[in-house]
Amino acid sequence: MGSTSTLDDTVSIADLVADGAITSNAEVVEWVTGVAELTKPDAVVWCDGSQEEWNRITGEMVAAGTLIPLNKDLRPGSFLARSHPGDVARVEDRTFICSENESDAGPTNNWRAPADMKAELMPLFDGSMRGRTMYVVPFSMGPVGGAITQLGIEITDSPYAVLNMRIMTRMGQAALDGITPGSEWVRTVHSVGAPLLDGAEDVAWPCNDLKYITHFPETLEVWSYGSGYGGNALLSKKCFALRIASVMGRKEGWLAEHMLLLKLTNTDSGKTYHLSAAFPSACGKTNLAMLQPTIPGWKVETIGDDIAWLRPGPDGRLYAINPEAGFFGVAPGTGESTNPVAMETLWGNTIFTNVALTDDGDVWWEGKTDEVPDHLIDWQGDDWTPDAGRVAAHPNSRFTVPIQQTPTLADDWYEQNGVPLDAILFGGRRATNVPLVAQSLSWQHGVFVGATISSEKTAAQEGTVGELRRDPFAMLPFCGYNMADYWGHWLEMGEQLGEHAPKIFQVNWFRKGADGRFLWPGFGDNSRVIDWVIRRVSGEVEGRVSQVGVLPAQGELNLDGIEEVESDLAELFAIDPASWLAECDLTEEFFSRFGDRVPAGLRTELADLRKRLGA
Ligand code: GTP
Ligand code: SPV
Ligand code: MN
Repeated sequence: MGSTSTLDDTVSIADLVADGAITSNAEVVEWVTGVAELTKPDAVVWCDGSQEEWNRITGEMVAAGTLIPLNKDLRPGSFLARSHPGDVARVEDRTFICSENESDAGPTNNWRAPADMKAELMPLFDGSMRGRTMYVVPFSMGPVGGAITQLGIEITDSPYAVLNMRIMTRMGQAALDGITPGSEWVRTVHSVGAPLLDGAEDVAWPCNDLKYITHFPETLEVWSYGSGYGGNALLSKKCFALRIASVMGRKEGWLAEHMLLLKLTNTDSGKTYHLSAAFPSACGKTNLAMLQPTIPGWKVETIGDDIAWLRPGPDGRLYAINPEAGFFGVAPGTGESTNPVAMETLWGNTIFTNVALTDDGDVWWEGKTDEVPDHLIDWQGDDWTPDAGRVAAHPNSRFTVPIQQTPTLADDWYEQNGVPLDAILFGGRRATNVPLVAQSLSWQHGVFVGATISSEKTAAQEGTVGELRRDPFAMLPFCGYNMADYWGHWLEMGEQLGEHAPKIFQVNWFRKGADGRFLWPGFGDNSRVIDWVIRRVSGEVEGRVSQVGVLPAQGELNLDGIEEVESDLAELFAIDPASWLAECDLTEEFFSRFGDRVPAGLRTELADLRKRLGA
């Protein structure tokens, strides 16, 4: 296992780091030493990812009151963590892209000059780990040695982050061994920003009111301060695998996307297909990734639920991997009736954050069961009864669970070189306007569709839930460079892929009727839409061309067993030219924020759409 060294008067920080080092790569040791000299921890732990290490850290956290062990008979190997009530989601207004030029970050990102940001940050990191243990967490994004894989190290003073990183990534010795002198790897540093001075007592969830989630794409660095939560603290995830990786991908000819990844097998022909889908946070990726079809003819298997890296392969097709090794999924709304696969996956070895605790030591959240328990301890640790007038679990409460526990996991998750993509879906949460499904008319039209996605805000980010905002490619908070350049990169990828390019579709599970109810049953019934998508890809159905793309023709969408939806079909697919033209005006306004960096092809698509709408 990795060893621990503790600071006293007789050892220097450099010795402290070197003593425990489990690598001979001087470049790594030197970087870790530099961070330790800055942050001044009491002890340094190099993490090897072993079970023994997991047992030791969870044991320490239970003893400290930071983790609550769940009932071993009901939820073996599982724990509950309660965050500080002010540290429950990503903080987009405190997230910064620090490229040399402001225009490279673009109008959708907060920008700071790298030197200015470092000057602001370094005094905060100076001594920020005093009284705490600094963990060195090496990790691989993708199978170690794979064609699309990348490596990184997170230095953190949060044992909660260490445990989550062990679930979410291939963490430990093998990843560290892959970081060889001179190779490319990403350096990430995380501190909760709560030094323990003069033996002060720790709290269950240390954090700081002041938060910084900062990215230095040109030097492949992330510095995160003040938050212990999810995407703010598990730096492999949104910080590396999307914000930094999107910049790497643009330079090197690949794509880092906020996408789930599915394998579909036609049970009659045995033919397999692969599909990815980008939906904004809390808009259904994990649910679709664990789809249980309600129609016969398809076997659906899971490859990923949040992030996909896409790279053209030697045969000219677009190959995809899920770089992660676990799920950090939204708990509320996850239940036997909506997502039985997730429920089965969560049988044990799971860290729950901000859900409610039952009297028998298990977890509960809104939507887990139809029946609501008579008594709970809510996410803030207070007594809760059904008449409490508040939710028991935080709306952004989450589970962290190893992907290998998924009963529907596809072997393809282990594929070193990824899987070839047949179709890409773009979606959002839209009560109006956007039809259930529409195929784009070309790759360029598909990129336009992705670029103009808007969605109602959810609890996954700080802010007002329900407010409509543009979320291009579901990447608004995650694109590490100028969004207009990103659209250009997508167009170039399409040119390179040519006839091998996957087909692009727009979907919307969330359209509502005038009475406010969802028009589409969603969840497992989304298999009916996927079925149509694949039959379009394989040329089995014609569809009908509309102003906004190709829609299912009469009778093409399989509604066997849900005939009651028939009466809502017209409304599910209604296209109101006046509201679409109004959206076109908003798109033009949105594009104007990017000035002349908007690719000409997208302006052409906007003009063509207006023409088709009769403008
Ligand atoms: P992030 O992890 O934040 O990126 O979210 P995600 O995109 O993986 O979202 P997730 O699958 O966790 O779904 C979020 C919420 O949407 C949950 O409350 C689900 O119950 C709900 N949801 C998912 N799919 C559907 C659907 O098809 N129809 C409806 N009405 N709700 C859905
Ligand atoms: C999201 O918000 O898209 C998530 C959760 O998947 S987090 O890791 O916090 O980004
Ligand atoms: Mn996400």
